[in-house]
Order: sequence, then structure tokens, then C-alpha cells
Amino acid sequence: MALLSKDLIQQTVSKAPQTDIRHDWTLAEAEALFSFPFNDLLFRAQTLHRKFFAANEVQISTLLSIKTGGCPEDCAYCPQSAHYETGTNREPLMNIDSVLAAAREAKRGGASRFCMGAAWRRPNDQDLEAVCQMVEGVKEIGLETCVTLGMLREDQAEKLSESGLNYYNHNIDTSEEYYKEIITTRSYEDRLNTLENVRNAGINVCSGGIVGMGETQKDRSGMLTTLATLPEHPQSVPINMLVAVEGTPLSDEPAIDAINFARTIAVARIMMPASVLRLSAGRNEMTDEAQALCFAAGANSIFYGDVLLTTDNPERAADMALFDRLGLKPSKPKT
Ligand code: SAM
Ligand code: DTB
Ligand code: SF4
Repeated sequence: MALLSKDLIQQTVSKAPQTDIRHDWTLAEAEALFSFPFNDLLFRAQTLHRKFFAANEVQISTLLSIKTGGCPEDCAYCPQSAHYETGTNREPLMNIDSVLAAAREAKRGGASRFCMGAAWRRPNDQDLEAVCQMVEGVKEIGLETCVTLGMLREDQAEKLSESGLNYYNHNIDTSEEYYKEIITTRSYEDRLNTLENVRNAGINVCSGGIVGMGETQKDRSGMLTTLATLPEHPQSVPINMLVAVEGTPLSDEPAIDAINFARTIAVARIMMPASVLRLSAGRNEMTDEAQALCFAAGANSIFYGDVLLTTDNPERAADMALFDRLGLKPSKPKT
């Protein structure tokens, strides 16, 4: 890892404590954070984490794929893209009763938020109407709601807001420069426009990315700098470790090492100290020790339940055993 000048590191160290929540982060500062000695980085991340959150609480979300596979988008990491043969079955939009049954089950399992994902480039108006009804139903069950449906126009974001939606997930995935290598069917700007529509509609933004797609540390710094310089930090920031799925162009991508992954979490915690950071996809491929490192680095949210959208996630019992070992407990919903 290229070390940056001592001056720049010093400047970063002395600048941040004056104000914890900053929107003027630079790429060079993010890179400087990445090059900190690991213990210093974790100490700084932990200190900020404890200023904004209960130290040992983790928010628990359960994910459901409400419309699976056959997506027209070409995202090199994604098992649901119609451009690749991954063995993912195409399924139509689920009916509302099955979705609500899954939400009840998630609540019984201990989740506080229910996230519904659809393999769409953007929703059509009829599908959006159906999703709004699902949001209303899930809220009645007593869960926070999150959906991820692809790009949204302003009026579509407004409609979701009126249904009472709490969070909209839309990831920027990587740096602006590396984005073109990974996704060919939409631009970084498209992604940022949707985030703006969501923010303007008063919905909490959930936006993060994927680590381990062959990007450089500079790309990771770029991704976090883009998120941390938005007009508001996303209230929720998912950091996914690539799940390398056979049939996708990234299937042979070597796994990123746990220390570099934890560094990404720690830098995200420092740059967006008041945001909930989700240790997202990839936990099934991590050791307990690697996950513990991520919680120590400032991660305070997980997906809970044995599948993500189409790939495996740890069994609930394994997660509860890990929480016990680490003295972690699920946090209560805010809304
Ligand atoms: N189609 C919508 C979209 O792209 O916004 C919503 C669903 S899409 C599956 C949601 C996010 O899942 C992607 O933005 C990406 O960050 C993440 N994701 C998809 N496949 C992944 C994989 N193989 N490993 C890690 N994260 C993945
Ligand atoms: C996010 O950042 N990660 C979740 C959620 N938002 C929708 C999705 C992970 C998907 C992993 C691949 C799959 O299971 O298909
Ligand atoms: Fe479609 Fe979303 Fe997968 Fe891209 S990430 S192929 S938009 S489901």
C-alpha cells in the first residue's frame, strides 16, 4: 500500500476531531485513512462509533427477493442479470400475501426492518403500486420498511414516500472511475440522480457498495468520498463483500482479505460516523473472527436469515451464537 506523506496524514488526524460529521472529505484524506496503522484506524473508528451509537448493539434487517432474476441490466457481479447464465430462476413479482407472511416470519425471528428487493432496471407504475401496498402491509406488522427497486423518477419516489417507506436502497457500488468496468447499462450519474430523488422525497437513503471486485484502494476511497460528500450522509451504508457467483464475469475474482475489508468499514465509520453501517453480503464466506473485526471497525447492522436475495447468508442460529460470543444484542427500531 502506498503511504501518503506524513503531512497529509497529520492534517487528516488534526482536522477531523474538530467536527465529526463532515461533508468536505477529499479523496486524499480517505486514502490517508486507509494507510493508517491498523490499530490507530480501529481506535479512531471505535471512538467515533461510541459517540454516536450504543457500542454493542447491531441493527437487524431481513431481506426478501420479491421479484427475482431476468434483470435487463448488465452488472458484472450480479447473479440476477439476464446477461449471464447463473442458474438463478426467473420469478414474477410475488403476491402481497406471501410477502406479508415472510414479513411476519422475519418479525418472529427478531428482525426490526424488512427489506424487499426487485431485479428491475426501474419499476413500472403498476408494479410500484403493488410495492406501495406491500410497504403499507409490512408497516402494519410493526417492522421498518426498505425497498430496492432500481432507478426511480421523482414522482415514483414521492409515491413510495406517501406509502410510508422508511428506507430506499440504491448502491453506488464502487468509484465513479471503476463503475464503467462493472456496469455498462447505466451511469454513475443515473445512480446519483435516483439518490437525489429519494432524498428529496424525504425517504432515508441506504447506499453503499461492494468491495472485492478487483478495485484498488483508491477506488474504495473514491466510493466512500462520494458517499461522504453527498448533501446528507446516507442514513444507512451497506458494505458488501463480493459474493463471486459462477456464471458472472467476476466468478474467479480472488477474495479480498479480511483486514482490508475491515479497513474499508473503519474508514466508512470515520467518514460517516452517524450512519448505520451494514456488514452486508459476503458474511457466509467470512470467519467469525473476520466478522468480529468488522464489528470492532464500526459495523452495526446485518442481514439476518439464511438467504440474501439469491445467495446464502449464515443461519440464524449461527448469528445468534456469534452475537453471544461477542456480547452483541439486536437494537430496537427507531421508527
Ligand atoms: N436492481 C436493483 C439495483 O440494482 O439497485 C436492486 C437489487 S440489486 C441486487 C441490490 C444490490 O445488491 C446491488 O446494488 C449490489 O450492490 C448488491 N449485490 C448484487 N449482487 C451482489 C454480489 N454478488 N455480491 C455482493 N453484492 C451484490
Ligand atoms: C445490499 O447492499 N446488499 C443486499 C441489499 N442491498 C439488497 C443485496 C445483496 C445481494 C447479494 C447477492 C444475492 O443474494 O443475489
Ligand atoms: Fe439488475 Fe440490480 Fe442485479 Fe444490476 S444489481 S443486474 S440492476 S438486480
